[in-house]
Amino acid sequence: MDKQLKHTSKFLSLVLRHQPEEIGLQLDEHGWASVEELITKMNAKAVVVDMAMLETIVATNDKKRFVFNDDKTRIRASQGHSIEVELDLQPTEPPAILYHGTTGKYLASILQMGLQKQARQHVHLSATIDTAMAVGNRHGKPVVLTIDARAMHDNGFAFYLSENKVWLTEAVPVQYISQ
Ligand code: HQG
Repeated sequence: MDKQLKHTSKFLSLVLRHQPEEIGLQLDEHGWASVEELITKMNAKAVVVDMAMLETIVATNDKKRFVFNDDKTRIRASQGHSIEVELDLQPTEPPAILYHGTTGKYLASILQMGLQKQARQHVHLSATIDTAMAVGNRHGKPVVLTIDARAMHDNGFAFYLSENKVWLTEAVPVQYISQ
């Protein structure tokens, strides 16, 4: 992805997940923004974007972070929000094992309190060790924790799979976490 697209994509993450008010954008309760309004309001803040760029970002973004509705009049982030949105995800049976990528400095606290969603709407879990390593790497030297998702599921914890294949859950108590 070229530099311009990357910059625009990062800005999209900001306004569609965390701070729509940054450009005076209104998201509906499901996290959708009007494409027309988004383009106008991003351009007003000197962030270069048009429909063709949005289409490229939606199609080529490395993690498929954003989706259009059917007629491409609306756009939203598939996961990762800190603002409260209802993504309408159905509870889904997880694989037996999931992984969480983090870093050493959080470990003591995690092993004491379990995994908590912090600023986001969910705890994010990965299906593969590689993905968890990449997630942990964002915070420092990566540490990958193994989550007994089957036991959690059997004990009534709900799991959701975002449109871009990130596993989400409310919290992971300590007894389901191993190093
Ligand atoms: C840690 C990226 C102390 C947790 C990724 C993590 C992901 C605790 C940090 C998505 C804790 C939160 C989310 C506790 C959890 N004590 N630390 N009890 N419980 N933590 O960024 O999972 O590129 O909010 O381990 O790919 O790192 O944005 O969550 O280190 O899917 O699309 O608190 O963000 O996607 O950090 O990443 P984050 P995350 P995007």
